[in-house]
Amino acid sequence: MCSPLQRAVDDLIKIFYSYSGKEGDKYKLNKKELKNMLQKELPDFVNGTNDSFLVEKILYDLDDNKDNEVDFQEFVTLVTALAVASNEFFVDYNKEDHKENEVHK
Ligand SMILES: [Ca+2]
Ligand SMILES: [Ca+2]
Repeated sequence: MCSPLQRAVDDLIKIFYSYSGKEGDKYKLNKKELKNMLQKELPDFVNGTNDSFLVEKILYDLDDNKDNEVDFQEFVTLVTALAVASNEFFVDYNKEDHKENEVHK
């Protein structure tokens, strides 16, 4: 019951509910909760920009059912996008590494 992946999923759920439970609907992030979560959990993602509408844009993008809040399923969309982006970076990084090795041969 404690493989790293299971722990990661468990953490995702815990992180989501630790923010979603602060206001209003316990199972959804409103804009303020979303902003709070992004600032604490993904500071590089939100602090590198002066875009004051960023949280609104993220909320708009994630909010599939248009209730102005982010439920767990919608939150997972964000995590998936981040995971895919990180993976692309990782794959590209390894490719670069590979290219360099070829040059040096
Ligand atoms: Ca809430
Ligand atoms: Ca929603």
